[in-house]
Amino acid sequence: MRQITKHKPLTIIPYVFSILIFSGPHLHAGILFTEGFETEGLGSRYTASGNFTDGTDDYFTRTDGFTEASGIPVFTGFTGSYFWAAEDIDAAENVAGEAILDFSSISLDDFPAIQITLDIGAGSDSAFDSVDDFLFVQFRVDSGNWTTALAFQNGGQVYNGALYQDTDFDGIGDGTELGLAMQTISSAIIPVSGSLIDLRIDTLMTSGSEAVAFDNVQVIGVPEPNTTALIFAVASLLMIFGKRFLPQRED
Ligand SMILES: [Ca+2]
Ligand SMILES: [Ca+2]
Ligand SMILES: [Ca+2]
Repeated sequence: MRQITKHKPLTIIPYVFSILIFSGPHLHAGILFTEGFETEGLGSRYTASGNFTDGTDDYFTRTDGFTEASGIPVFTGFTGSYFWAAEDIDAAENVAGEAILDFSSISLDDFPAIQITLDIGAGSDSAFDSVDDFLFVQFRVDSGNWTTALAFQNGGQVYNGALYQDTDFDGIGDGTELGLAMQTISSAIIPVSGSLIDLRIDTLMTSGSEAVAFDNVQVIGVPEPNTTALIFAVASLLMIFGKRFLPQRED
């Protein structure tokens, strides 16, 4: 005679809940900040030191690629109609003498780690010099020291190289080569501890044709790395226990 036996899966539920509770408040990554430049955010969503344009080939500006300066390379791959672009920022018209875009007071929302991403392109594959040109994406937590999350430099030749991601921050580009088609580049997952972060994009481009552009700057809150592993472990346990505790047919 066939008979169905049933165990008690409910007995493991308190253990599962206690593991989840101790693994932290966030189980999924969340977007803490995003900027796509589709509307003018200067003075409200961000500030800029060195925001300028000479109308042709020297600029540090939000743009649709046409209206702010006539010499902006034909970037593609950005989202919507606007992005931010920089070229030859040490021009006389830039009285600040630097080109820094600041995004302040982004709430960490209790996330223990962040990842910073942006879409970025370069206007030339043979214009950037190791002696000066760079773009850094940096952050600081609760007004502490600035940390570089993403860096872009040429490949180490003194003059007229392409621009690459510098993945190990040694001043020599070694990663993805940037081109007119913007590509999404992501930082490592960086542990953080605090309440607020400030983000800044700092670039130096010293001559004509040394142009960069970026869009879709994002800060993503990342749960503790071991939380994800823990969830998988719990899910696996549930599957194992679930199978064991499911009604079993016994002939
Ligand atoms: Ca955009
Ligand atoms: Ca490097
Ligand atoms: Ca240069």
